[in-house]
Parts: sequence; structure tokens; C-alpha cells
Amino acid sequence: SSAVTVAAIDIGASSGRVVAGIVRDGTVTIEVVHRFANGLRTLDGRLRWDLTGLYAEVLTGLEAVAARHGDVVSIGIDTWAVDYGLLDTGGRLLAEPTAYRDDRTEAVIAEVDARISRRRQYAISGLQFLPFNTVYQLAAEQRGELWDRAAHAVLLPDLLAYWLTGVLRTEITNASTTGLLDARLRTWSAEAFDALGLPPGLFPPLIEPGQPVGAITAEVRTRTGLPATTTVVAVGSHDTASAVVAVPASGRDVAYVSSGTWSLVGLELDEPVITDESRAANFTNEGGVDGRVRFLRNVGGLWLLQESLREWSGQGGETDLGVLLDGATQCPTGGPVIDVDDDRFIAPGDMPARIQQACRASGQPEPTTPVEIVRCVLDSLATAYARTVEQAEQLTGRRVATVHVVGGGSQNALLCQLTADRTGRPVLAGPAEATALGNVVVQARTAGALAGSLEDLRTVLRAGLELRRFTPGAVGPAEQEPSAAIPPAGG
Ligand code: ADP
Ligand code: LRH
Repeated sequence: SSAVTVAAIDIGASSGRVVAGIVRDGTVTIEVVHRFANGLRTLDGRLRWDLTGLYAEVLTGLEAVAARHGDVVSIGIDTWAVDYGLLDTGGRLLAEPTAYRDDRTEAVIAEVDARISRRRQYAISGLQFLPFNTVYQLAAEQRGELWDRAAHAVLLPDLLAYWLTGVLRTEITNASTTGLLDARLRTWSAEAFDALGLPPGLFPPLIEPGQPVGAITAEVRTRTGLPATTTVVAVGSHDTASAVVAVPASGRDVAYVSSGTWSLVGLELDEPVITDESRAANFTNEGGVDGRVRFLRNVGGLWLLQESLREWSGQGGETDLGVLLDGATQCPTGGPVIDVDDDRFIAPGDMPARIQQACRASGQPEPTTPVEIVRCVLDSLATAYARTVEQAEQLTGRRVATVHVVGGGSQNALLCQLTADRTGRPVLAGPAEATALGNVVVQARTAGALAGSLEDLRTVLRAGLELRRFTPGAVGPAEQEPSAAIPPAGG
């Protein structure tokens, strides 16, 4: 029977993978052929990504895909959003990209907001305010030493695609996180570029998921052993856009939590919701695949755990996530809950101390052991998920019957159970590799191995998945609510 193989490159803030996606007779399977770590490093006084190093991992992964599968038709790339690299007129990367957790934007936020008000920014882009949105990073860049030599700003998945093909494009789902895209027209906003003094051609031309970027270069062909016909195809290059494609929902009455370094909590819509209420609640209208809208909110994520583990490992403490989660499952309900959305948790550094400090500041008993801190983070995430699902219902008038949890966090049974308890709705957990799967199916559709709408693609994915179901427990949200200054999940 005819089978089509594609390669998906999916790099999150904490790890990356290169996946072979095989579509045979309308069923999809993935093989993770290469995994690698990702993280922040300090270089020249800034928190940066090692994009050059990540590209080397990409090539290693593609070589492994080529070794197993002769006929790779296409490659799709997704990474976290917002960040970019600057290229000179010759296409050379001027510096390793600054990471969104760097504090360089603090000094420029007020100035940007004075040039174009928050209200007007939101009216155009529908984007939630985050202190690291691309518009703020570019404002910091305009004052920096590279700006004079910068000919192009290139989002990170687009930069990897450029290195593989020599073709410069800006994929639109990721462009929607810059603050420079008109959410309704899905074109660059001349008004925003103007107001911020950015040259209109700063970003390469827009491209939609499913469209070809270009064939791989001869050099990449030689390095990886991929066939000359292999083409890079645009996918939802914002990782969250690809994750949402692979939310295995069977109806419209669902919310999703894409749970990784961040938790992205919301709904898929056909049209943006840009109102005073959605702005006040800081909901975003990011661009989805097939013109859909990702109406969601960034909620603090497993970053709080990742950074806590990093701290404990530095002290020689317990760092086995499974052991810590087993312990946390035994903790009594009703423990302290912090606001995971607080900006104080954005920067790297001693996370357990900041969590304890947040508990003290809100008059709650502070967790002392690693197990208690893990439990506090998970209670707090579940509380925030519940609050956000209810806000999404209120802002859109839609009802949510089921909550889908996808991404690495879907493997955390305690988090999923607490989410069911707090939201009072069943949770369907999985797939953990939603982002890679969403990347694969969009390529497979372009290759002609799958067809139809996102609903059709989700039907195909659902058939091949075993989701874990979590039912709201006997202990309801109200009983679990501690005396914290956090709005109760029950509204
Ligand atoms: P990102 O794409 O942001 O790098 P992922 O979706 O890969 O993030 O999720 C990473 C997170 O998933 C980890 O921080 C960890 O908390 C969680 N995770 C991964 N594997 C497991 C597991 N086996 N059990 C519980 N949680 C897990
Ligand atoms: C998740 C994510 C999220 C963005 C953040 C920068 O990986 O892409 O959607 O807000 O990283």
C-alpha cells in the first residue's frame, strides 16, 4: 500500500525532537528518531538560545530520518513563538537570538505603549499583553548595537527553514504572536510598523501552513542523505498552533490545555473575539491553521517545576519527577495556591524560594519540602486552568463540556486529576506529542496522504490514540479552595 513519510521538527523551550511521520491508508504513526535538550544560556550579558546548536541537532535528526526512510517528501518545523534572529543583508545571523525570558524589554514597554496604546495594539493584533511580545523585544533591539546592520528579523522556525532551503518566509501562525499582524485581515499592520518606526519589509513575506517554502539545499542533501525532492513545507510553526491541530476533540464543546513549559488554555474559534472584556482578561487571538483563531491565555506552566528541579539538582536534592509526583499525590488537598501568572515567575533562578515567598505574601502556609512545592505548583496550575476555562466560556458564550490536556504535561496524572477536580469536567489526556502530530498531519495533507478540514484530521488522529480519562473527584472545587486571594474555580 502507498505510504507517505514526512519529517517533523518540533522544538520546545525545554526539549526538541525530530520525528518521522508515516501516513499509510489514512492512519498516522510517528517515530521519534532524535531527542535533544533545549534551554537558556547567558552569553554577552543576555539570556539566549543556542540556535546554531539546535540547527546541528536538526541535521542529526534529519540524517536519522533519512537512514530509516528512503522517501521523505517534506519537512515541517515548529518552535516556541515570539523570538527571532536578526540577519544582515547577506543573510548572516548577527547574534544568537535573545530569549523571551531576558529582561531587556522592561526598559522599553512604557515607550512602546506611549507610541501606540495597549488598547489600540489589542484592537489591531488581538494579542494578549506579555512583557516579551516581539514588539517589545524589537523596541529594545532598536536601541541595541546590532540594529544598524539588521536587514531581516526572522522568527525562529523560519530561520531554521531558511538554513535548510535558502528561502526566507514568515509563517503566519507564529507571525500572529509578534503584535504586528492584523488579527482580522491576517496581514501585516502598516499602522503598527509605522507607529513603532519599524521598516515595513523587516519580516520576510507571509506564508500559510500547508504552502511549500522550498526544496532543501544541495548542502543539506549531502549532509543528511535526504532525497533532492525533499521540500520544507510550512506548518503551524508556532508550536501551540500545531498542538491545537492535534487536540483530539470530537466536538466543539471542548477547551484545550497545551501543557508544557507554558500552559496555553483556551478554545478554537472561527473569528477573533476582540472586546474590552477579552482585553481585560488578557485573552489572545493567535492565528491557527486553516484560518482558525486560537482564543487562549498563557497560563504559567511546568516551567515552575522545571526551574525548581534545576535548583534542587544544584543542591544535590531529589530530581526524579516520578518520585516527586508520587509524593505530591499523597499530599492532602487544600494546600497553598499561588498565582502562576505572576510576572515574578518569568525569569530563571531560585524558583522554590519565589514560590515560598508568593505563599507568604498571600498569607498562606509555605510549602517546605520539594514534594510540597511540587504539589503547590500543580494545585496552582489546575486552579488557573479552571479559572481560564470559565473565563473563555464567559467571553465567547460557548460551553465547555470536556477539557483536553495535550503536551508533556498530559503525562502528569496528578495534574490531570486536579484539573478535572478543579474544572468539574472530565479531562481527556494526550497525546503527549500533540505538537509533532499536528506538524505531521498538516504536511501529510499537503502531500495528498490526508484530506479535509481540521475536524477530519482530528478524526484520523483520534482513531490512533488511547486517551486517558480523568473524572472530577468527589472532592469538589469549592471544598478544595484554600483561603487564598485567588478567584475560586467555581466562579
Ligand atoms: P515544551 O514543548 O515546552 O518544551 P513539553 O510539551 O515537552 O514542553 O513538556 C515538558 C514537560 O512535560 C516537562 O517539564 C515535564 O513536567 C512534563 N513531563 C514530561 N514527561 C513526563 C512524564 N513522564 N510524567 C510527567 N510529566 C512529564
Ligand atoms: C509555548 C509557546 C507559547 C508562547 C511561548 C513563548 O511553547 O510557544 O505559545 O507564548 O512559548
